[in-house]
Amino acid sequence: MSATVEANFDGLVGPTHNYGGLAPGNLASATNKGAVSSPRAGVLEGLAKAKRLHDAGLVQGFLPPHDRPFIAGLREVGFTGSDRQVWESAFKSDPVLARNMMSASSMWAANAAMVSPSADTRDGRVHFTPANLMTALHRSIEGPQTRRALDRIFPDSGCFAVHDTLPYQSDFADEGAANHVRLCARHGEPGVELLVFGRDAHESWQAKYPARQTRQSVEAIARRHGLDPARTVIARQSRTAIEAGAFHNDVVCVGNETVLFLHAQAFEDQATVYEDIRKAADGLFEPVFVEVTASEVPLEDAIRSYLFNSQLLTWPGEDRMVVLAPKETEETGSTRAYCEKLVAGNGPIGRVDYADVRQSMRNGGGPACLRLRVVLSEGERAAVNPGAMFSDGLYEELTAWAVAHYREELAPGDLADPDLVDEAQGALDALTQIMKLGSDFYPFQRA
Ligand code: SUG
Repeated sequence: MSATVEANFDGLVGPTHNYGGLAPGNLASATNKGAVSSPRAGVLEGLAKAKRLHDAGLVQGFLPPHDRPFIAGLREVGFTGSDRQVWESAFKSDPVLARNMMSASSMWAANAAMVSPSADTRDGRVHFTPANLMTALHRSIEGPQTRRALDRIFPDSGCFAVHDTLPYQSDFADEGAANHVRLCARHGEPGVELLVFGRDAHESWQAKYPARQTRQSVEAIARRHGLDPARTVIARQSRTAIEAGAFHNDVVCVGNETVLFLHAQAFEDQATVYEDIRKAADGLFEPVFVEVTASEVPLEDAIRSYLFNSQLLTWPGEDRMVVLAPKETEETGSTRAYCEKLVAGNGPIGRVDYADVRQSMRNGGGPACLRLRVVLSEGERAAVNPGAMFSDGLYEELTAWAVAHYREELAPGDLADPDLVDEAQGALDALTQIMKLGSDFYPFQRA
């Protein structure tokens, strides 16, 4: 058996998790704008999901939340004084800007970076490109801190290559692994990397919602990661899916090892995508396409239920794969019926299990959004900062930390409260010690 594993690094939900209605083309974010959030329930839901995978024998890690409100960003645009004063004056003079600096959106780790395992790269290192997330203001401030987190968690440059974000220009708009799927026979073997874009920067894009990923960004990533062009497939997401609210490809498509599980309307030219994947996989493995038709599950139901924003996992001890779907998939008639039929058949997926990640789901983030997959060989695993890896002790510590530092409820009116600045910074300062990230990890610690 190969000692190479797929590790899932889950983004911890931050102490300011709230429903800002900030994300273009994301229906859940728009619908729940202004709702009361529960940051504490959010972080605990995420921890419970991570524990479940760890207990099943999968490799699990965490990515730390970013510092919000992002005082350093507000200082950059001219607000001055103590951190509390910066926050108070920003909220008074430009509450929209202030709310954008308050989002806990770094929890969606699938948008942290694109990651290519060492088996696929020319120099034999694991390559990371932190996403610039430049389509929406509240996410465009994540890149540098993500880079810092990846540098601290994957510090060995002999094993890991952590790149800068792509340029902050709309031609290079990039949303990370949410638009990236890797297929392979087994995680340690060379695979096929499927990179998905919504628009070509050299064409005009006029649609109801933005296309957040460009062809130029994925081509740049394939080049800098040193991917073999013969094993790389670049595909266009369907306009229909984007206009129905699939703001990332991982809302309609997920892959694991040889299996691609997806909606029939995921790609602009699905037949060609299948053909290209088959060609790229030739000699490595036989890809299996589990395609769900619109008559089985209408696209709207797929997007509302987040059926495809599931984790598709090779589960220790089970001979068929497991789908870890959000509870909303079980509660939506068409997707529940589909899942029952799926596991009763004799295809590659043998079980569907459900996770309660409702706090995240109400902002458009399912189980797959909450994790960044990093395929690691035994040697690479040994080079990861152990402070970021799941252990029963860390789980206990993080649970106690969340209970001590997180508010039970956050209503839109609470966001103006300068006490929240101190509370959030106190929580993150404590976290840097728990996760061994250093005392200069966050901008507020360096100020
Ligand atoms: O970018 N929501 C995120 C959800 C990201 C989901 N990730 C993946 N599909 N991989 C987004 O749209 C909402 C924040 C708010 O409205 O307060 C938000 O940013």
